Amino acid sequence: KNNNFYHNVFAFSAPILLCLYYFFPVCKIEVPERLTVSHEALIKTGLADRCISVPVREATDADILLVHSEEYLEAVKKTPYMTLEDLQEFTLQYGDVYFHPNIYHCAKLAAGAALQLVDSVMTGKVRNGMALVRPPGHHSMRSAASGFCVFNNVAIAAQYAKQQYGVKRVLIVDWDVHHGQGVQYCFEDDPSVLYFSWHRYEHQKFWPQLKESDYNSVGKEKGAGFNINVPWNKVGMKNSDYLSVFCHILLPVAYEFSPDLVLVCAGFDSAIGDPEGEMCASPDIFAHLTHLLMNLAGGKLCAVLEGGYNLTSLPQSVCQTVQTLLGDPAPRPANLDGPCESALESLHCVRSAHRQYWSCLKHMTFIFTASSNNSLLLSPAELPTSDVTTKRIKLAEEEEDKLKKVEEEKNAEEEVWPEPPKRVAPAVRTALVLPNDVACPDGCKHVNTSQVCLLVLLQGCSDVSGFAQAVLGLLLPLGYEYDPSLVLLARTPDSGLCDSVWQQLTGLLQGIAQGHTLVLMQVRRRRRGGSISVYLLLHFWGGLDRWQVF
Ligand code: Q9C
Ligand code: ZN
Repeated sequence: KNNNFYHNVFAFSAPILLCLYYFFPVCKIEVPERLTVSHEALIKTGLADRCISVPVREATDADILLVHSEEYLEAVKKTPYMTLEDLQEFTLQYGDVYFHPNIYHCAKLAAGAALQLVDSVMTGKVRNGMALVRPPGHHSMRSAASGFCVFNNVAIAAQYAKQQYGVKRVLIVDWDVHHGQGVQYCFEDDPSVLYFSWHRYEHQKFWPQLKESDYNSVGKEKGAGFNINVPWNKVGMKNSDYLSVFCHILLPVAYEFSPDLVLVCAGFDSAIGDPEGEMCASPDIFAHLTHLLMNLAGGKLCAVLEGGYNLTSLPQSVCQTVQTLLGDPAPRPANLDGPCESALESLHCVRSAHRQYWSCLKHMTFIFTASSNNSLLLSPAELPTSDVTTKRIKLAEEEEDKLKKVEEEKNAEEEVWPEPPKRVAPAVRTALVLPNDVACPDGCKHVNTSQVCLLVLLQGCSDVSGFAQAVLGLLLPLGYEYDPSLVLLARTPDSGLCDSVWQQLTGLLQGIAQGHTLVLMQVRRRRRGGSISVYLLLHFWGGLDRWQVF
């Protein structure tokens, strides 16, 4: 609420103040309503009631200096006392920022909120959380404001987590539609922070128009390989494009990196309807992105708001994220028809650029048949290979883009999409069916056998990294695309999967089939009977619209 002060000051201040404040440059899209509509939506959906509110604090000088220079901090500190002309001049040295006399206070609260969230998660007070803050942070640099950002909230949070809690590895996932160049610069040579960002790029035509936002900026020195940029060279990216990048780039690398904490630069300008992003992903994709990240770092995840400027789409995306953080199953993913040509090209470039750093990207394991142009699975055959092809595509794209551009800009904000359906989570989240003579563990509920259910049968896989690749690059996209109504997992004693791998598998697959998961665990003495019961069960549930045996 404090964060709205700098615009709401009109509402209750004396007329003399009103005159003074009226002429400060204000941003047309980075507005206080972004927070009020998001917060209201969380209240209306009942989600706010299920969350613990953590009080915000101001970030201290020491916190801010973890990322920013003393000169910059001192300069920002003076802004509340500047005259209108001085402020305007101060603003002019940076790109796309709007300094208002109260923004220093708000920026301290925004960074401080991210730190309070890190504290709450690291001390175990909460499992995960989201900080709804403004101004955003990911564009601001050591000694410069940029793109509506004053202090780099997430970068400060990452440094703070390392310093305060001895966190060894932090993963920063930046799903905002802009490149968080500030975060990249901050951790470029630091192998303890893996920064992943996808962003509208259009071959460097889109703001901030930096060469270093391209896929070949992989990090420097010791940090080489720890900076992953996925440039979107076209607008209109959809759910399939986002999920493909998660399955084929981010997740395999993230699992190999094995973070102790996940921070999300949670900008929602990457969703449909946003005037900046002009992308087409539906708000419920954020449920899946969130879910897929929640299996990392023992679930320790802090999402911090960045962009998101469509006041209809933003609150929907925020609710999808928060509801998933609360543990509710993700909705059915809509319209998954495989990544578009341009996304596929980016995907290929990123994988090639990072192949030398990550063993999960070393082998092309996705040898898949046919012209599966509309599949989430990768098939090497359809990836453009030569530079000539790439150049030709670029030229054709540029022509096309020029024509489309004017039209798109007009349409982005008027775009219509269905409101995400209400997600109702069952009262009992997990049930156990046990043999009669086995005691029910604490926190579990005994139910009768007639419950639920799709099936996954994995066997004879002992190599963990191969397994991770198979699950992330193959099983997950296949499962998403197949869109079953039930996931049935059968764990046989001879599967060779250790508990932690099994836990990951179960967790990841819960993003499909609205979380409807049935696990069958066989005890050794009844192994044959167990397999048979799986098939019987599938037969019994033949009425389900879709199920599959892997
Ligand atoms: N007229 C965030 O989403 N505007 N910042 C570029 C030029 C800058 C976005 C358009 C957009 C900054 C946090
Ligand atoms: Zn943004």
